[in-house]
Amino acid sequence: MRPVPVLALVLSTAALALTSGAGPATASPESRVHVITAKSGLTSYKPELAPPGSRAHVFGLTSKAFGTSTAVLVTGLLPNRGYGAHAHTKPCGATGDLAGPHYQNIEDPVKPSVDPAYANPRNEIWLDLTTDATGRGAAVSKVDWTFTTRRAGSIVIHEHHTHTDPGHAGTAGARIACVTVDF
Ligand SMILES: [Cu+2]
Repeated sequence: MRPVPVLALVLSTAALALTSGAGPATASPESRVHVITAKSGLTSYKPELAPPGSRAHVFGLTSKAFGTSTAVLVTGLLPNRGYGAHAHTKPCGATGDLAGPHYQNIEDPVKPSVDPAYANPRNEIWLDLTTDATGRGAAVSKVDWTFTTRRAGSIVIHEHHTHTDPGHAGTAGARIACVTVDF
């Protein structure tokens, strides 16, 4: 997906939220909009797949009335290549494992979660992307839920697109890079 349609989708979501009673006079927990932000950057764990200088930009909106939309734009990755990406439970750390498992709206009682009933792009935030010839890529996730007392802490980029079959659902190979996100 090209960056311009991604921006259009996020902005139209914002416009929808703002025109439906989210103003100060009518603000309620149902209509409040939280803006998802991240410091632009990328911690790389595998320079051969996320070269020095690669970056990720994350933005989004979450509101009880509309759910959660998250967009990611990356630059500086390898050209014409598929990557997996998901929201994980913890901020980025010195190693990819420190970001924890995928954030799930309804938590799978079985860990690690590889059951498609839980590990799917409706119960998790998936942002798989394919880069263009210049190493840029973009993806959008839209889910109909919002965060509770639990929140995601990062977006992790993986070495290939995400599997969906039972026993492998949600897996996407090694964790190659991470960006801490204020969900
Ligand atoms: Cu992941």
